[in-house]
Amino acid sequence: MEATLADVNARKTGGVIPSITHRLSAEELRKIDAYWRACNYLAAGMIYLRDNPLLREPLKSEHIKNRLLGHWGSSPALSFTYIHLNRLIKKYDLNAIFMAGPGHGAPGVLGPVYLEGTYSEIYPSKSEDVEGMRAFFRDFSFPGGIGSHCTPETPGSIHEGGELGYSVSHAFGAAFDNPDLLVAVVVGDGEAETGPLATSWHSNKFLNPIRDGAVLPILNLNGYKINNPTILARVSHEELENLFKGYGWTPHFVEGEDVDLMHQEMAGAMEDCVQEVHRIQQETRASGKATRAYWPMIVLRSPKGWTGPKNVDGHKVEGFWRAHQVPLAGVPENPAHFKLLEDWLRSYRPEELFDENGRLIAELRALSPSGTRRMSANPHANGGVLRKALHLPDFRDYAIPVEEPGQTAAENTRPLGRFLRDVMRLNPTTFRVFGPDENTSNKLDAIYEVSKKLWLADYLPEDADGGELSPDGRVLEMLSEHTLEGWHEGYLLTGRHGFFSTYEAFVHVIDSMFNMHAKWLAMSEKLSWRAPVSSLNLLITSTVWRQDHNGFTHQDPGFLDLVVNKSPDVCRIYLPPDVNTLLSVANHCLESTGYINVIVSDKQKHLQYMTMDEAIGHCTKGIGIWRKASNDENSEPDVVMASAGDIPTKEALAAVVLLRERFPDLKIRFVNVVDLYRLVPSTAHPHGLSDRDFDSLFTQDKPVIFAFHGYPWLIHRLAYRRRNHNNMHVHGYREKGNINTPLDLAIENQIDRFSLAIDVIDRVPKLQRIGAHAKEEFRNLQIECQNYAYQHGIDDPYVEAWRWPY
Ligand SMILES: Cc1ncc(C[n+]2csc(CCOP(=O)(O)OP(=O)(O)O)c2C)c(N)n1
Ligand SMILES: [Mg+2]
Repeated sequence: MEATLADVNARKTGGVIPSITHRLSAEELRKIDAYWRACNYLAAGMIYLRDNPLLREPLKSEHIKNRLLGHWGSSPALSFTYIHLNRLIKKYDLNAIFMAGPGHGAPGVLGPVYLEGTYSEIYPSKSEDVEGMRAFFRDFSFPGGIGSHCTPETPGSIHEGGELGYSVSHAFGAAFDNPDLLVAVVVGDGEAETGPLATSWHSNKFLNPIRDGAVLPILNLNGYKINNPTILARVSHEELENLFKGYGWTPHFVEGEDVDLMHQEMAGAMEDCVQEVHRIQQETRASGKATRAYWPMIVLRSPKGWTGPKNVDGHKVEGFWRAHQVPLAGVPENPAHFKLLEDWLRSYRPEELFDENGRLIAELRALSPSGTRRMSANPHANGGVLRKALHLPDFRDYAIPVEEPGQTAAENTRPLGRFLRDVMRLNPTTFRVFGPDENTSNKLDAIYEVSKKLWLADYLPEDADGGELSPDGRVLEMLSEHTLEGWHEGYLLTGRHGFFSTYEAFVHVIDSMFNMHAKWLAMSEKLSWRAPVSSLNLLITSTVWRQDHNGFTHQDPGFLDLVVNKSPDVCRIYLPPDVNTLLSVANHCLESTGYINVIVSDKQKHLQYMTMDEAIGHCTKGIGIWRKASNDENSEPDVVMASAGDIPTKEALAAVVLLRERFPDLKIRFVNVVDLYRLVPSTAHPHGLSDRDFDSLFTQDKPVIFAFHGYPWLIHRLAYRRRNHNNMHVHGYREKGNINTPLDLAIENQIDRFSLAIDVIDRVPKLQRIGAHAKEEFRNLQIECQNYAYQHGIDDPYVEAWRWPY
């Protein structure tokens, strides 16, 4: 064996050769391999068997599932990695969690989780005996059972690995501010081709070895995806090694297919990596000076579907993409496949691995860590149990004075930055602010007074002039919305708190990450053993209506349309119109658990409407009549003017003024919406208004002109079941715009004051008869404003100077 090991090492052109001092003894090797056989047996059993779980009788077709589902291909390498980690957890009493990037290989994770007892503790019907194993097999990827990925039902999982690409960023999020934690993350070689994964290798420049834990990536180079080879498996060793060195990692290679040899290699590499991690941490911590480290990682080149059927019907399966899902299909009908399946299952010799009750034999049980050192029972992977509420300053202290509504202007996000600064100050190890290079642009830069941006790459002298960089910074800024979102999710799922601000148009970059997280939360909510984690707070700023200078590409308020697709149990949308409402909303969001809170607020100067007390009242209701903007009190309104969003609110108010000047008898009610889900029936969302309340606000039969921040059809979608829906006329973004002035952009999309006022004239019966002159006047004003913009490059100053006059 020595010679062969040397052969393998000789193949290497560089990198780190697993240390031969860390060889397994023959006894250790025998046991770890037996444990792995048990894992592989369970993985195959989950995919195929609904009865006769330990093959104590000859296999019959009625023992086999009618629908064969699951992914065999990645499973063996996942359990291989898992149990080699177990060995070191026991040896060094490591505090470790496990993430499976190729989460479709869940059988390779569920197996060890079951074998170490956690599964049965959480789900007593899946007990550690024959009956429990039967139930465990049957429920895998079975209607009414559990998913075929590392879903929230999987103890120890905080990464489903359904949509590929986020494993490394999730792992780093978990490691931040957890100095004692080791996050082992298996990365699929196919997964490594995705954009989010590719950019996430740079996370190593954001890990501070003093106060953060460590991430150990294990890139599983099994060579294949579903039907194709993987790029990284088909480049030269040198190129691969240079790639990872170029990303700042120190790759350790474990390559081969001979099982015994690979156990030795993996044991050695793991041991080297763990020791290297400890060395980096100890040295950096002793020095007290945070520096960038070249952290170790493992490249595990192993056959896809390792130990499974080698050839089926003349086709190569083991070590090829054909091993990806179910290697033997049509089993009951095909005697040859049937035989192959039985031989394959029996090749793991289950009779040697499980005792007469069907439990893993004691000798092997002793290999797994115990209690919360089991990766499946580590509290970091059920972060809600570790979560402590934030220590929040009183948000009222950040209020700005508002004597009269609509008289003064302020940047809506700037006081929020001061509030976040003090949240950071009070929660120095459990709160992070994330942003793609935009916190200053988004006017949140007060946070740097307490904590700079973490920067562990090189520094230049000029950075001292406003760079706000520091190796100890806690604000995370990298131009990858994917990586930030992944960090943020990992941080929250391990029990901490965060705030992510991003440009509205580019929040779409993380659309599907949002989807995945919303699904994770919705499923987790149904699992009593998962404690709630902090909500994911997303501030969408630099919004469509102030992207007139950046043009069409920067104008897209459609993220909200996506949000409302997701479970009403986990999504919240807020459109606070001014500083004080934004502060009240943000405070509420930071206190909440289990949601994704989306807050839309522009960063530019906007009119201020509410004192802090009024703001709190308005945000508590989520929707309300603005008395000072209404003149219908004690009478029936002729029209309801509604708004949601900062700029739409101002334009709607200006439209009210235009109308009241021309038609003093016109009764207008002004309704502002902060909590968008108020529009939905109470039966469809916990925040929904009852029909009675909705009818009383919006009337049953009067026209409603609604100025909305986003795409207009979203309001119709939310309110279509309301009695007065036919009378609702929504103005919003209609994909019109380019380089404009703010008012010109509003006019293009017909959300400006003139368009709104004209719509009122068109919809209110009595104005239809008398409103022609006013309409003409508004149209003329609109043209004048546009001409002014085209001539001077700015809006007519009178627009900027507009104030609420009553
Ligand atoms: C972003 C994304 N695209 C496509 C898929 C569909 N898909 C599921 S598994 C898979 C192949 C994954 O290959 P790899 O990461 O190498 O994992 P392996 O199965 O080889 O362990 C693909 C393309 C997906 N889950 N996520
Ligand atoms: Mg692969």
